[in-house]
Amino acid sequence: MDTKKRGEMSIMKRKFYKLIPILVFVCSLFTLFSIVRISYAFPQECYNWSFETFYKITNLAISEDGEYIVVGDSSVGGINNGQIYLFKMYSAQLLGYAYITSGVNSLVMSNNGTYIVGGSNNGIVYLFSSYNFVYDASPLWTYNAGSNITALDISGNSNYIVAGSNNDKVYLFNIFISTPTWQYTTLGDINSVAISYNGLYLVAGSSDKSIYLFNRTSSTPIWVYGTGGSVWSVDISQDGKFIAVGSDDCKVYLFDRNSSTPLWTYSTGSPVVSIAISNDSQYIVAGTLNGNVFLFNRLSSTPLWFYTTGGRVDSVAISSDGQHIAAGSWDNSSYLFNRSSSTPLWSYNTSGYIRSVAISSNGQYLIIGGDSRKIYLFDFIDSDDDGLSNGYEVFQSDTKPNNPDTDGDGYSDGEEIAAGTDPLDRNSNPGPATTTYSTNNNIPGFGPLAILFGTVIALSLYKLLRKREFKMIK
Ligand SMILES: [Ca+2]
Ligand SMILES: [Ca+2]
Ligand SMILES: [Ca+2]
Ligand SMILES: [Ca+2]
Repeated sequence: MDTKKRGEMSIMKRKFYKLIPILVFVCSLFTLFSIVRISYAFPQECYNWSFETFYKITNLAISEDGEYIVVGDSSVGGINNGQIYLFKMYSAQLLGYAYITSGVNSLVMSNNGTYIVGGSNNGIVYLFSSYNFVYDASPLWTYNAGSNITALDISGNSNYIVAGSNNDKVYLFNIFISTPTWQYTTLGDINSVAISYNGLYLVAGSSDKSIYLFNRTSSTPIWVYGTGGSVWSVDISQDGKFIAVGSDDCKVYLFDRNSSTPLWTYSTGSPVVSIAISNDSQYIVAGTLNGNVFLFNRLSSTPLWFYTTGGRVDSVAISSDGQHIAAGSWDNSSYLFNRSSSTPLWSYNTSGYIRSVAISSNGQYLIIGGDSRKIYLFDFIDSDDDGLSNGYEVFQSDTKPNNPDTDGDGYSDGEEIAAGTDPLDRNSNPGPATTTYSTNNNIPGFGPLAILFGTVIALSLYKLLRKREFKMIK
């Protein structure tokens, strides 16, 4: 080898050595990113708890803080009977249930979980208090409307109830009085109703193709707007200022309460069967018969995104700030989205149509139910980043929600559940595996440590190489 070539080789070598610190640093960064990514991966079985009902689930609701959950079911066709079940979430406890003379067709709960209102297929409105909801609970009052109670809502301050029925009527109740304050007759079945937080404004959607807006002080509508088809779903913002509507004419409508002319409309290409507006009134989610979920910012009729499920999207829900969006589909799955992306954060498959989804105000808890006759509660906070939600650790695996490796055997709780080993037994673990913390996350501070370690190595190597270079030049 001649001197020139040897010189070239040593220059190449030096260049290579210089690359090493950079490579080490890049590897450290990659390790950190893999940790961050893992925190979104919830195994399918990670529901906090589930409960089997007698009949198919028709409706469910959750209190704002997620502490109370109410579920309604119905025998086939709703002709025989149904039940309303009340659960306390933190203790996974069934507080009681009430028999409903025919199936439950509509069901709501007050924001604070204090009151439950149910509507039956044979026309009865039931009001229950959560505080004395025991086995075979008795209602505070009932009202017989004589026809299927298809729609219900309760004001955020718990003072007013609005009901809609199949005999074309809208009813307003003061919560303490079992006879309606007033009623109004439209020209078709009432499909959906909603009432603002203070109960001052209420809206109803009818099969007569019209939307009706009321001030609660009068049974004469403030305005009526005709769409091109049955109005399937309505919602009103907490402050009563905005009204979102889904119609059989395939359109989503947004109204300012002060005008019967829509602020905007959007054609989805399929009947819009479910709709919800966030408490801060900034975001609107709509579900369609052909399986799409659309998210809108209130300020624009162009959807932020849409996602296609495999079946009718019968139920949608959105957290207070619009950050989290849930949808239940007749493809038997439920989906959770972040408002910034149409790719679901998560989905869960059951053995039947999803009829109802509800989300707690902060988006932490999601409850789903439908024809599988099972409710599932999910919790989306994973404090120790081990791949298992806090709720799953408390209710299912008995592991510690604030310790990623409860038994200290070097394998994370999530990793052990996935591998089928015991996360509470040091002697039970996935074995001398390829998947230890280095690939599967989970020691808090491990990422920063990896970076620190990488940086120290990188700096020492750099110094060493500088020294060598210096010597070589000498
Ligand atoms: Ca965890
Ligand atoms: Ca843990
Ligand atoms: Ca372990
Ligand atoms: Ca173990």
